[in-house]
Amino acid sequence: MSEATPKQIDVLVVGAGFAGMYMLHRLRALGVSAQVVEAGSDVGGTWYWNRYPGARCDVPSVEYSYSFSDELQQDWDWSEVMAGQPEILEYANHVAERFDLRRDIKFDTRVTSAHYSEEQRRWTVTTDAGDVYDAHYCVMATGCLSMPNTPDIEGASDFEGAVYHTGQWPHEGVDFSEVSVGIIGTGSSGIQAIPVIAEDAKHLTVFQRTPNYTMPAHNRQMTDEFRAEAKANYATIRQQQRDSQAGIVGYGFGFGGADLIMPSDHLLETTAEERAKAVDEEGFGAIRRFIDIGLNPEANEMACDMYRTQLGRIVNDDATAEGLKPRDYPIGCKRPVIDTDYYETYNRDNVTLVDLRQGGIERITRTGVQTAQGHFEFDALVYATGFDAMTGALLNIDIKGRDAKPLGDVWEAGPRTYLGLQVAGFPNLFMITGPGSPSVLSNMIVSIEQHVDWITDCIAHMGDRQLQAIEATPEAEDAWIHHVNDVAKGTMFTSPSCNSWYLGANIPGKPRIFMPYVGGVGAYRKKCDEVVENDYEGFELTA
Ligand code: FAD
Ligand code: N01
Repeated sequence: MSEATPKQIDVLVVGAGFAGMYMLHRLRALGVSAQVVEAGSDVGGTWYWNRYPGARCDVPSVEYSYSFSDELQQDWDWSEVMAGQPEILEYANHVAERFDLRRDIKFDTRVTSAHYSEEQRRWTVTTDAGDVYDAHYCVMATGCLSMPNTPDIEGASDFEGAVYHTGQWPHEGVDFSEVSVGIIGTGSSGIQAIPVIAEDAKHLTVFQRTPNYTMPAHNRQMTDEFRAEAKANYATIRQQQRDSQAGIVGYGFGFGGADLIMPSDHLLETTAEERAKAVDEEGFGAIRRFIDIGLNPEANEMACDMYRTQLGRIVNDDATAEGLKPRDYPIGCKRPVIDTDYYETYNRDNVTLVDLRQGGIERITRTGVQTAQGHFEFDALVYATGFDAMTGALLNIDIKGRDAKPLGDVWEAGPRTYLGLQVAGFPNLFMITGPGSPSVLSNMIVSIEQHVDWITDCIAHMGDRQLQAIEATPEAEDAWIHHVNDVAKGTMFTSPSCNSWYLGANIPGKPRIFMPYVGGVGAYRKKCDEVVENDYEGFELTA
């Protein structure tokens, strides 16, 4: 491939999911030149790639949507409380058309390297299409969950049937009606896909390594009345989201907020009879009221017991129910999962659970999966095995900062950032929802908008003062990492028995570090604003 003439640009943005799309919109309004490069063939990111059956968001769509344009939120009508993937992708397409975004996005192109020149104070960015960009700023809108993880299981290439990954689902869909299917993984993707594939497939065999705690979604069609009410109240809803812990106020769940339960009771103060009665009356919902579940391991284990009792009532076959029961780790250590008819699906005749705790996968064969419990045959294999989360997409790019130092070296023991926005030694490089920010612990659109706004204001500030480079100081980075670790300490997220992708525990060899910021989007936004008010405290700005 011949070296192309570098294209001069103010800002190069990598990724055209919700983060990259909004970043482009804001940069254009600022009057700087911007180019987005996207590996996929169109916009939408997560919602472009994850087209598996049953894919949908678990945040009310009234809240999981952009707030930056009132015209947009007034015009767009969500059909369900929590929209499915096709509708969210339609929304992304609508935004791209409405704001004429595509003309500055280069699709089907992957950024392969980004190298900083100290002399020029600029980034040289190259792509697999042979493009070279010479950019003042580089914004990584590469997504926290965009690098699919396919585990390295012996014999994987021997399998002769069709193979799918939930995070790279074929655009034309898959007809499983005459097909027996094996699925590996029971995280959010597996739990969403299993009930829908089971309805379609001849037979479905679920290979479950760790059972999850999952709550019924109670999703429903949106009513005209609620849509009108939400639109009339958007200003308040958005403000509350921004000030909240997780960017969710639950307004959309409750058709007016009535169903949102803020936990306040203490499970440790209840009697066994009271707990049994609560499960009788409220099912899984019984544990939502108790605040100490998130704080006290003993209360948490009581909640797990209540959870297992309710699970046992739904699943008819005792052995299958036992196999599905999560044990030995607390509720709340992993990303919450919500489902539609997940446990009910195991009452179907065409579904088999393989609880790998009773004997793990030994290898994949020509016709199925060999486990220590026996061989299971099927025609098609689905990996619902998640992502190399938060750092995967960033480290997949050859990023070199000052003195040609690779990001991979700097992050050898785990990601280090200041505010999840920048890394010391990598001037003029920003991350959207980077590790060390609330990101995946929040409604991500709220966090994306906050980061994009902050970065836009920062670039405007730099331009106004004719500054050339901005870089996090090592001291500010150290202090922030210390704070991030401090607030995570003692939470269920960092419980010793927790193996979550938040900790990198799903990828063999990945450093075990709790990556997101637990402090909440409201507090975090305040901190980011204070940094600006204090003249970009913790950053070094160079003329
Ligand atoms: P993404 O949407 O991941 O977009 C990043 C883009 O960057 C991708 O299109 C990718 O192709 C591109 N890219 C990456 N590397 C390169 C490269 N080197 N060169 C070129 N392009 C590159 N969050 C919630 O808050 N609520 C939910 O209900 C929710 N549901 C989810 C359901 C699923 C199935 C998944 C996987 C995630 C879900 N998330 C949810 C998280 C979701 O990722 C975010 O909400 C949001 O969509 C992220 O947007 P983004 O633009 O930051 O990243
Ligand atoms: O991935 P996961 P995901 N052998 O990592 C198993 C978002 N999301 O795609 O737990 C056998 O959670 C693994 O087992 P274990 C959301 O943020 C949201 O489901 O590691 N099994 C696990 O069961 C979510 O958290 C929605 O023991 C193996 C599964 O694969 C994130 O994306 C929907 C294995 C992976 O679960 C990722 O979810 C979908 C092996 N070698 C996604 N390797 C919403 O509803 C892995 N597994 C909003």
